[in-house]
Amino acid sequence: MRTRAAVAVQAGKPLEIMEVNLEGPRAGEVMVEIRATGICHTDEFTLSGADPEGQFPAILGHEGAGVVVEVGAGVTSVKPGDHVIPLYTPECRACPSCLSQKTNLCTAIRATQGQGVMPDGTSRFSTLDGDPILHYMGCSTFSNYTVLPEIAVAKVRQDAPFDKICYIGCGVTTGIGAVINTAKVEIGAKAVVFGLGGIGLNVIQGLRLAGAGMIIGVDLNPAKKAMAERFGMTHFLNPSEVDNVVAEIVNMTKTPFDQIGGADYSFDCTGNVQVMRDALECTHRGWGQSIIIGVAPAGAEIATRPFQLVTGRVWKGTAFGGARGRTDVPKIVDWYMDGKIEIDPMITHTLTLDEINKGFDLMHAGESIRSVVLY
Ligand code: NAD
Ligand code: AHE
Ligand code: ZN
Repeated sequence: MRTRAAVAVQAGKPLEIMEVNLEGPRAGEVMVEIRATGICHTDEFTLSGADPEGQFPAILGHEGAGVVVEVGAGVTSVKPGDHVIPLYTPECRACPSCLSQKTNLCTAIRATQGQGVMPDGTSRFSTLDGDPILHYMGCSTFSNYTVLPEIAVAKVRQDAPFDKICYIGCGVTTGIGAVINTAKVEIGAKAVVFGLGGIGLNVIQGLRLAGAGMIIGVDLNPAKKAMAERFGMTHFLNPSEVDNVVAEIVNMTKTPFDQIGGADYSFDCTGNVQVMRDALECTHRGWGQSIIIGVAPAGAEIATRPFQLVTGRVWKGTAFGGARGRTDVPKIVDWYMDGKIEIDPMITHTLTLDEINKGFDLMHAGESIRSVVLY
């Protein structure tokens, strides 16, 4: 069949909207009509050329929601008509990683996913001339129709709006999951969130859910302050207005009883390796934990004095907020529908597929939190 898609033809170039060919699902695969997709900073990261795994031409997008329209042989967990959220972190429930119960990083199809192809090593997308176009993160939600492995879709309730729950496909789950699954933040904790964008705001709403007592937000863009306060930020810091952001946070977190100071937890939601260092070093001696969420460019490396770790600080990372997609994503959709978490105010712009490049422009200008494309 033919479908409309925004194709990343080359690094650093705007996406091109075009008709492409899409082959039907093979055994173990499903075809999904994508109804809505968010634009995450990771799409921008790959499009910019900074992603070591980035390959072109490809159909980007990994934050979608839609309806199953066709299933391949042997598919049993979903059927046409089911509402689903594509999973860039699948959940096969059979690989060593899934069975370990220690990680959400299912390894069943990670190798082919990184190469931009389906598990059998081929792509379902091609140009109208027949040249292959690569998949992206196993999702390619910047296409109106896409094909995914069965293990990479989470079946969700039918009454949830696609234009909001698409964000659960990455940003919402990543931010809230980093707090609950990865850091396991406790009531009353002092936390710092670096980067108050589409991920950082969800870390903040996760911290509020977890009952954190102090939530310090750090961003170079003062325009991010108001929205972060709305989601539970208690203090704001603009790094360009202070001499030393680490010293400032250590001071803010001191009490008469505890003159050492430092955050119990910090989260990097910027992808900047200097920020990652500050995020570690502003945590409390003896027990502070810093969680890296941001994705850094090819070649970037983190550094700190080993003494920071010797004295008890812990550096961790998280992908998709440690969530097991097929198990956890339907629950997060329920949380949204039950009013336990908010999504609507974070979706600042809705666009058509033809306008998708505007979504990247808004992100670059710091004017959006999430832009969502409606098909
Ligand atoms: P975004 O563009 O919406 O937000 C980034 C925010 O960081 C912006 O508000 C920006 O002003 C701020 N910022 C940039 N540099 C800063 C600095 N030096 N100090 C303080 N603030 C700074 O991006 P997003 O969609 O929220 O994504 C954030 C990061 O998380 C990206 O690197 C993205 O690739 C990554 N990400 C990781 C996962 C994962 O599973 N680990 C999932 C989704 C996104
Ligand atoms: N391809 C990059 C790494 C990108 C990355 O870390 N992706 C995150 C999800 S970001 C979603 O917005 C992730 O899930 N990582 C685990 C994995 O297996 O990819 C690179 O540096 O090569
Ligand atoms: Zn993402």
